[in-house]
Amino acid sequence: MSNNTTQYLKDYQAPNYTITTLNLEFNLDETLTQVIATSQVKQLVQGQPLVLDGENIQLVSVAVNQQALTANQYQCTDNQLIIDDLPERFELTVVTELNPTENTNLEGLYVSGDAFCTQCEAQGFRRITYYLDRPDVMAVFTTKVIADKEKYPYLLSNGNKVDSGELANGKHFATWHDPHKKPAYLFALVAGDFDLLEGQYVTRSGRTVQLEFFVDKGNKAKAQHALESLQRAMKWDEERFNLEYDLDIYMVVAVDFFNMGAMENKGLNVFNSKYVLADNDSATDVDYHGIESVIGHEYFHNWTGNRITCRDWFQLSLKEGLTVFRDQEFSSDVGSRAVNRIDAVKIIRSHQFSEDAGPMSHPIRPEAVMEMNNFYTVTVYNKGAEVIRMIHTLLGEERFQQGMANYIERFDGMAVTCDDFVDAMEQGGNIDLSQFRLWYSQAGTPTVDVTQDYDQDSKKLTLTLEQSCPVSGEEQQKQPFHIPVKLELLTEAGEVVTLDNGEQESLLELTQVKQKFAFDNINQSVIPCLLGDFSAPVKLGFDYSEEQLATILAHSANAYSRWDSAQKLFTQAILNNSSVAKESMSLSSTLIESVRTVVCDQATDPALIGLMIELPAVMELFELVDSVDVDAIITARNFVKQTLATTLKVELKQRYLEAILAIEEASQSADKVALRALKNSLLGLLGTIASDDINTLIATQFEQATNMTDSISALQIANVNNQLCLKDLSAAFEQRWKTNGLVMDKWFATVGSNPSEQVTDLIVEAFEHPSFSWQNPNRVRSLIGAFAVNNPSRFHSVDGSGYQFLTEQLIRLNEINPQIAARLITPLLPWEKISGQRSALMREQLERLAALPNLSKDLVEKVSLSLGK
Ligand code: 7MF
Ligand code: ZN
Repeated sequence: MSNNTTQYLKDYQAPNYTITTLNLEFNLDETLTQVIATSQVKQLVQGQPLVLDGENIQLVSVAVNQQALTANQYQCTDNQLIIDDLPERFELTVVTELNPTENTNLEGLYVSGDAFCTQCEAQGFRRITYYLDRPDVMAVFTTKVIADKEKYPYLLSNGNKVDSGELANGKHFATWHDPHKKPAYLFALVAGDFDLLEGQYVTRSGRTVQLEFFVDKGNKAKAQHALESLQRAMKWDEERFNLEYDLDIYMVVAVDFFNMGAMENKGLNVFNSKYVLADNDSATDVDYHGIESVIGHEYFHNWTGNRITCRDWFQLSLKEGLTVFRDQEFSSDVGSRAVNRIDAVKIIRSHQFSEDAGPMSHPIRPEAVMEMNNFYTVTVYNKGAEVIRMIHTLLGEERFQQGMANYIERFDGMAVTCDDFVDAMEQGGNIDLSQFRLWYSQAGTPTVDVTQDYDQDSKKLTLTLEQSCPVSGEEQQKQPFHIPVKLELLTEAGEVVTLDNGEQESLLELTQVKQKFAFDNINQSVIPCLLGDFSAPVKLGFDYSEEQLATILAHSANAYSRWDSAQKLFTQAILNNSSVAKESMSLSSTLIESVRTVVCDQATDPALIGLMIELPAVMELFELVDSVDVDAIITARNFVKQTLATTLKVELKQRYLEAILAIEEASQSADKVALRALKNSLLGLLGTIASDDINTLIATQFEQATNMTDSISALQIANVNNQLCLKDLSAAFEQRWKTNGLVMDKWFATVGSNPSEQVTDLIVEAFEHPSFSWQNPNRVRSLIGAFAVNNPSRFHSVDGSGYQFLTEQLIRLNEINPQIAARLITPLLPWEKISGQRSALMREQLERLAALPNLSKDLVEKVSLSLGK
């Protein structure tokens, strides 16, 4: 995928050459690193030149079978090295030079703090040497790393260390050999000085695996939770998926400068330090959970991604959708399944639905890509995981695991496609998935509209399901999807109806555009509780009355459905109020009484209650209307939140005080985590009230907090409601944590999401904070990302100043780190959906970006898709 041109899935061609072994030698230097790459190359197709990828590197020399080539024997362009007239098999030696310090986009080899590290997925290896940088070329790597011994005592790469020793001039070296062949994107190198936390894992077959966590000096104790998470993940994958680790050592390095969460490099994961380091004072319960899930995710890639990898980058969901599904299942098996499911659904309904409705809409297996980094999306990852989950729902656990076993057996050691995966599931799971495959090729969010008809005399219930999916661009009409719809029936009194299959739940398989499902022996009119567990990533259209939703909320056997009905009640209330004048807004007593019952419910998991009293995010609400009236939706949402809080103040406050008493200590045990989640949700509602007692309640929680969850929650709640205590709390927090970048990220996020008119001034002030750095993606995402995503009222300022402000920061980031710039531009892209003058103001800023002479291809792709050119 070369510069500013679009690549298509349909044009895929197998490589003309392959590389079987690669010997690398790195002479590390902060500003001038030399790389000697010696490959054994094999011709696969005759009469074709060898075309190697390369970017931002200096070519020093090329040799074939140790014979140096002269300048007329090869062609070196901006991003390719082309060599003609080559034998069938030969040794290729390429020497390159690069500058790791100037490499601020954090791809390839770069300097993070005082260490060297690499990031090669998707196409970073070409910033290290000229190579066949594509995942269907797999080689056995041996890597020699040479560096100053004092500054870089640890020299790491993939696989096992096979040699090390001293060299002249205070240097030393280490040589690593990875016995598993792999694509270049899984290569990693790290050199630096670290604290090392060690552990072990004894595999099911009795091998002892060495576990090593490399963290910044002084942070060893903070890696303990990550180590334990890794041990849990290794055990879980043996038990649930029958998959065992395949090397004698597993290393994890935590670095501060990293574009994403983490990276699954074979035997040497590199992690954003945010997903390794935690202690009670500095990390929230959500942080602890995030570490466990990201550690799991990267570990699970060892089989789904590394042993079996992708043929080409259009197949990214092959490894990512499947691995997200696996990490979600891990979290659900070791924690609360309902809470994890709800968290996953929130991401789909807010971020994925909006991506799929906007200019970046693409199927989970994209067909056209300009910059691959732009396709590490919620669609590929999270909708991809939903697609795997639907296969799981259709097959059941046992047949799903048979399909998985078949997949591993057939494709181990290979670079394969999403179709290969579905083939394996069809064969192993004994099912026809031909129509189901449309989920891989068709973009967009289907809507399933449902109507019901009950015939008292014949005791027959008929549900009619009809699917549709918006057509995007010049696309043909969409073909109907294969949609699994979980169904539960409740009587009007709230009893769960036992169905003809003897169960309380059944699975409807919608395969046609319109389809009827009949149920016999239904003795009374019932409430259909549809799409249980969010059994498909679709929008449901069923005209529920408030009473029906209240019944589901109170009585469904399914925790997800109870939560979802609360969400539907809130959503109806917000959307209804969004079309009336402020003075005429109102809340129904059905809604208020439902929430009152939830708040006082002592039987349900407190974490679920916490989730049930949280209103849908603004972004999720935007997705439910065709043309977004920003002010109307935000005003109505605030009205609903505030009215609930005011009406139920006594109950909310009482439950809040009860929760405090029940917690006592700051431990990470599941019941305390759940109580803290509930407590902070309660405070979140109460915080909308502007009164002395609430202001004091928030300030008191902050002052008496024994853990980060409680102190940052208090600060956030003070912040979004502009409570009187905000200034003091914010200053105290900053004073306590100003030198801890990871904790300051939480503070920067409060600055970015402050809803006051002066927010952009506050952000500009924060740019000067000693902890802020334009080079550090975590800092930038916290401060600017919070403004763009979590501050809708100011980002969408009616004068366009929010759009203009974001654009100015994007222009700056375009030069430093285009990948981060391209992630932050997201809220500016769907200008067509925003109503009123805002639409044109957004477009104006996109045009401004489009006119920049040096716009990175990351931004070029998104801006041009958005502008439709
Ligand atoms: C959990 O997928 C879920 C998703 C690519 C980088 C990590 O392992 C990864 C890498 C991006 C976006 C999200 C995630 C990752 C990346 C991620 C991490 C943990 N292969 Br980009
Ligand atoms: Zn991944």
